[in-house]
Amino acid sequence: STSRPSKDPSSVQADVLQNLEFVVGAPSNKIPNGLDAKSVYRGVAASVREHLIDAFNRTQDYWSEKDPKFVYYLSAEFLMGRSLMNAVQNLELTGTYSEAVKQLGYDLETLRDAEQNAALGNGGLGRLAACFIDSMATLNLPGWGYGIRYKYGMFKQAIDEKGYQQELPDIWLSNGNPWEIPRPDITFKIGFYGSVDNFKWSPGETIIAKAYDNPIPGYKTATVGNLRLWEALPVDEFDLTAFNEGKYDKAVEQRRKAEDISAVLYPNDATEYGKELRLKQQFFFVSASLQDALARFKAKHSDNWQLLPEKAVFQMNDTHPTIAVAELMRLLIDEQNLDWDTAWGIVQKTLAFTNHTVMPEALEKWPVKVLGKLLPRHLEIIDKIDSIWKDSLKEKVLAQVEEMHKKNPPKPKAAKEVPLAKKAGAPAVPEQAEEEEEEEEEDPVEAALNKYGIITENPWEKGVKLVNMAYLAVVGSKAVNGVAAIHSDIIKRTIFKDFFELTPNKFQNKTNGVTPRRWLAWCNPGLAALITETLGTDAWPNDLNLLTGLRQYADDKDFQKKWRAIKHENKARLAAKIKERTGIDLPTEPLYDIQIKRIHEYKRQYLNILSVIYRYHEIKTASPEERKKFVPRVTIFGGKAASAYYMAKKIVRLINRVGMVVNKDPDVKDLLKVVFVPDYNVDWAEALIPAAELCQQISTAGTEASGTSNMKFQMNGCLIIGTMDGANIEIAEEVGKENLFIFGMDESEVPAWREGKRAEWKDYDPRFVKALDMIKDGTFGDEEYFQDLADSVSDMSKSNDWFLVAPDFTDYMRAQDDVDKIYQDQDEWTRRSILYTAGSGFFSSDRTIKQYADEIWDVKPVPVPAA
Ligand code: 26V
Repeated sequence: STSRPSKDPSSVQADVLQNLEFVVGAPSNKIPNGLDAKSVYRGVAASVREHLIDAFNRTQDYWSEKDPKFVYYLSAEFLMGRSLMNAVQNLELTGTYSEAVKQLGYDLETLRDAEQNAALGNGGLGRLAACFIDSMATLNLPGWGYGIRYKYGMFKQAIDEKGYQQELPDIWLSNGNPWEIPRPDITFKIGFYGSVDNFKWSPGETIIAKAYDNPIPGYKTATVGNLRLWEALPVDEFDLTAFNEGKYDKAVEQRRKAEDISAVLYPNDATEYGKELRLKQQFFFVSASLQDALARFKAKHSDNWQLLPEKAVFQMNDTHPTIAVAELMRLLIDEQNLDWDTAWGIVQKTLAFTNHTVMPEALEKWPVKVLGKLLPRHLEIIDKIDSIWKDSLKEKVLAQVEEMHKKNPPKPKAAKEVPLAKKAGAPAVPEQAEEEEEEEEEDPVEAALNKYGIITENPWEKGVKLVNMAYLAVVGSKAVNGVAAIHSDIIKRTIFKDFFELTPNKFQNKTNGVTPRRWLAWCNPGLAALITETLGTDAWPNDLNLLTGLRQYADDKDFQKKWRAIKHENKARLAAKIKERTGIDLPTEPLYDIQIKRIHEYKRQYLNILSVIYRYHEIKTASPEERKKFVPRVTIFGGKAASAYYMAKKIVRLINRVGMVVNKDPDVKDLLKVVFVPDYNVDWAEALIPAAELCQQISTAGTEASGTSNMKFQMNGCLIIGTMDGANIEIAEEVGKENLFIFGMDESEVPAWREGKRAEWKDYDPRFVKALDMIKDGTFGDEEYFQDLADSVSDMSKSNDWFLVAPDFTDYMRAQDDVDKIYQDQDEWTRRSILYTAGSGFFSSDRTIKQYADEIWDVKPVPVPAA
């Protein structure tokens, strides 16, 4: 083959120069010293890319030759962040590139910051997908990610002078993208609309999906995996007839319409599933991915489709790709001529589904009208799946109904029950029909069957039918999993109860994990070095349970000192970044307390800021003598609010307003600082997490499916104040519950409170009342604007505090007091910090992916021989 990129430092330097000249096209009199960081970054990245592509080609050729079973991870989101340092470090070329870049008069750190963040995801779900493909490559598992190459990623967040969030477009491709390989030869046709005649679909519109491959380097392995992202393009670039008629805009209309499909990531991680364009995006990438994978299969095994489940498994990341159930059926039946039963048998062995939320508004249900117009053949298929499914249950349901009647004979028509009043603030409950129409008695078997229906009537809108995508996925999959123990348990009891009772073995748990390379080894080099030195091995990033070896040093005073010094360095590094980005000066001695995540009522940033407000009040009203007793704190928030999420945007503004008042108050000085970091993203996370001493994981119990930042903080020795929710529970098991600051109601207590077991306003915690009063009296300005935010947790005629901010406040304050107390005992604090890191092995995404591979995918590692 051709010559391979050399890893020798002087060759790397020559290679960078060559790339600066021929790839970047820099004028030779400016190479290397007259260039800006962005240009040099491109030259260096182009050079690193050669190493990636070399190992990538080897891997993909080897896998193709061996033909093992492949996993395809279908996800509408991959939140990759930056790639340069990750690639260099995963390829073990850090020393070589640092040296080469230094010789050229630059440093790698500066170049690192010249890279744009690839933010093709909203939050946890998208970042999880990124961690998963990192682990797949590291574990040598044959597999690809499949997704969308959005032209615009997650919007950029700016905070205006009033503290209000502004959304700006994320033009992430403006400096090129050296990490992708365009594949103009890999394209598939994607149809939309049209009609179905005798089971034959004639799409009314066709576009093209074009592949871009993104090599994903594993760590300490020759394996480089692949993330294949699809771009939408028109079949015909240009309408020549229109052009010749002088209708220039019409001539490019097709292009624009097609390109819209991969133009922008939907920036809302809960709603918006009514939108046709969103369904278009989903079908677009699912169809392209399935066609691609089936073509690869067919090239090897021609029409031996029975073999498909032994060669491929598709993991559906949430409901977003679940149209795959219908599309795989269509491809097998309409394109490959299989009969229904054979196709269905294959589908049910080839697909698997992960649920990531129980929030009702995020469970996608497509109006039959929207789905049927865009994908008429798929609606027909879904309809048939639905009726076969319900038929298969008839006997069982009949028996159940008879059983029930035996125990509880149906009464002769009794008086109508009085409907329960709609609870204020609760996620909408179907309106009771206005006029009491002569309701026809529903057949009890029909009624019992309906709860299993994939296609059901919208309970909020009579006569409107919806396709429940989660149900479709459950029926069409071989396995269904939640993302933390409690969450997997909840879905069996709630949203999938009826399905769980029928097929209990389908339901599994796969507790999330995060890659310890990016989230410990690379983002916290100081701590990584100390860990390696202490354990006497650098094998831990691939075998994270080795971290338990740190436990024996938890009480070692010398070790604690070193541990603290690193945290302090990281705090100083973060303070410098915050100064540069916001102008705010931060002291580095106080406790660094951080909450970073999407802004959501259920995540309760509001609870956090209310306690900050009360702390401010306490400091203000204390005497100078009393002030000395306060434990100084820096409270940092970061996160984006969906642009149409009214309450979330108010919370952003409130946090910013509190910061503006507190930070300049001469009475407060260094006792309290409140910072909102604008445009929170993966890059910010890499700076914030290693510096954090306390992180807030304070969701209402039962609402946060898992959380993954909790694991990242834990790995970096950051203590948790949190509820018994999501993966916090498992973290508490690994670290010892007594080492976390746990507070609040647990999941089993929440329903009773919501159903009315609550305090009178006069019994509210006076500190809570005080904090609300300060918002309402204009201490932070904008009191009218904040009124309904205050009402949302106090005025029961307007809202019922669905997320339990008021009832959890008192215990939250108690936990905050514990935090202050323990922080004053630095040895105890550090001891706990060490125990957190030592107990984080379980939360490596390598562990998670191994479980998926063994328990769902049945995919085995195929290590690529070293070159
Ligand atoms: C839903 C929707 C609905 C349509 C509009 C666009 C959109 C985008 C994302 C979502 C998914 C919401 C679910 C989600 O993000 N779940 C989070 O998944 C994490 C990884 O498993 C988990 O750690 C978080 O607890 C969970 O909230």
